[in-house]
Amino acid sequence: MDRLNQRSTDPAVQEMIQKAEKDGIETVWDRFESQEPQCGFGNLGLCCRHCLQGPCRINPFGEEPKAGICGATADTMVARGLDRAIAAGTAAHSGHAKHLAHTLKKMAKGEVKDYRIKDEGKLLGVAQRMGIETKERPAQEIALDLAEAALADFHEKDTPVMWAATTVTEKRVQVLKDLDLVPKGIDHEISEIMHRTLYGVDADPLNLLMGGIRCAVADLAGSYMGTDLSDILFGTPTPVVTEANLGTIKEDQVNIAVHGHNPVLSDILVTVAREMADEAGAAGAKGVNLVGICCTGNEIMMRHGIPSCTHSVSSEMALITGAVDAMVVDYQCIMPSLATVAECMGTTLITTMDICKIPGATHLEFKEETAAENAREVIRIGIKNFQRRQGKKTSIPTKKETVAAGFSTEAIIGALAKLDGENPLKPLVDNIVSGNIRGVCLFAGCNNAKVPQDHNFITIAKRMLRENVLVLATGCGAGALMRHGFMDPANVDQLCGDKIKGVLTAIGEANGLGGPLPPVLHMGSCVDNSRPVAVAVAVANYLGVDTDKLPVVASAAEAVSEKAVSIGCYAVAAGLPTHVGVMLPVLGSPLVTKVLTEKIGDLTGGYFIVDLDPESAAEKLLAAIDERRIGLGI
Ligand code: CUV
Repeated sequence: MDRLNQRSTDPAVQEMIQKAEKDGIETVWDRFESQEPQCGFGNLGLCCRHCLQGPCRINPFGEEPKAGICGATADTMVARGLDRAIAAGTAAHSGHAKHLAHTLKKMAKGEVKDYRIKDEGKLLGVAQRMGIETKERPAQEIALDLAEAALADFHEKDTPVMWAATTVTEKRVQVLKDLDLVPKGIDHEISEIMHRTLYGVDADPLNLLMGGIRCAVADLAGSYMGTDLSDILFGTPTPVVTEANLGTIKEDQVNIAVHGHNPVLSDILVTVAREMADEAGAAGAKGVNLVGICCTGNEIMMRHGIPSCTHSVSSEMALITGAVDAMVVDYQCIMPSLATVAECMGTTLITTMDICKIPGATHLEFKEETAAENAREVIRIGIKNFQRRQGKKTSIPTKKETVAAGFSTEAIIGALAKLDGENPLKPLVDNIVSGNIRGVCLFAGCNNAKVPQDHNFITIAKRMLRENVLVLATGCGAGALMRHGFMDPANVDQLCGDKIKGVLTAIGEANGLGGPLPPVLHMGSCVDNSRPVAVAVAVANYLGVDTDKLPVVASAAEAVSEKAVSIGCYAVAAGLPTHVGVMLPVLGSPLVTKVLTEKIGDLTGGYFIVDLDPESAAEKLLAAIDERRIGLGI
């Protein structure tokens, strides 16, 4: 593989890598190269910095040193390290959810004017699930109770974390109870991980791992809450057709790239950008062109059809086009290098959140109380830069793909209802039983500089589709697949096996689409991994089995963030065989590795498959699907 193909398989990204090289702009891949060879101890999880006597390293070949200064063994060290990654991931997803809960609360109390209840049906549904009285009560009052219930889920209280206890099957609640894996409070679990991984606390690797998995269940709760509250405030996604890749950036418009996670910011930008078309016109632009990056891009794509320009590891490449007038970010997955690249390219990088400031960026604090005003300020910065950009050469790749997105759980059930109004899950389950759908595979997580961008995702997804597996995607996994045409219904013929093609076509036609659904269904952002969980739980309940019996697998084929680690762990807690396509820093402990890839299966039914080769990973995922089919007797 030549150097360019080793960096990214996306032609638009490749074009920008070459441009960056020509212009002498350093990118993520250059920095990756200068890190090599990466630290072998760190790679295996055998480096500990949890106390000031350290750092300690353990010899992976069984020679001295066999323990850290405190006596921590490789097993202890690796388990502690993994736990902290899970806690960080949980803190991020649930921090995002907590932010939404505060927004919902302010909205319910009439303290903010730019937010409202967009999906009252969802509000009622979620409130009922939480045991909140909904009959003959004004929506605002229910919303206030729901916001309080959400905030209460963060601390220890008499009831368990409700967003965990009410979102999985009853059988799963029992499994989790028996294993003491039901979280008591989301923040409580995060804080307990920090406590138990402190110098001289928990040294039992198994005990540490179980604590980590409980925290990961809290991550599921935080994520699920994030999805629920976003849908209430901004609408539950319905199918929408749009585009993806760098070709969505437009020379003659004010290009504003939105990067990060929370629709609290990005959704308001969508509304305001539309309102400000005239102002942009007065400045000589054909309009304001909002484009998404990473998960907040997924959020506004799912709800408003806003195109996604790129994802994860290639975020710098959006700036290399020279045509992005402002990049506005909130938090998570925002490489600090963006500030440097932005400066080179004349883009203003705007940070908006108190907890995420970047040297070299312009900070413009975003408050829910002044949301629309803040959004206008952002867009005005973009308009000014657009004027400055005139007469300068830009290099926007032409490549873009059609994307049919917006497949929330509700949208999928709604589409199935066109086949069977009484029993929408029946056609899905019947097709699984008949083998038209061999199984279900969810792609999630990021793009990693260690993997040629998108290579693992597309290799595994191609195989899955040929083998008649129904493919779902979220996060930058969805990003990867959309940029390569996997969400364009026109590519069903080319990508799908005959059986799955028949299913996608039947659903598409019953819904008046005049053709099939896209090969891969886009279910949203990373917090929206709650959506495939909801579908799996519904199917399990329909069949009267638990989620660990379903032919459903997951793959974070190019994971980066600690959030991907916590998601992977809750997928395992829910009973799913879960593939990770990059090295997890656990191999330094054969015990921890064995527990995560085998033993945990005896407890939760789920387990990790760590395989860096996408071809053999696909093989293993298919085998896991078939094993479950046999288990179900189908
Ligand atoms: Ni939240 S966590 S790089 S944006 S998927 Fe994308 Fe998704 Fe990983 Fe981040």
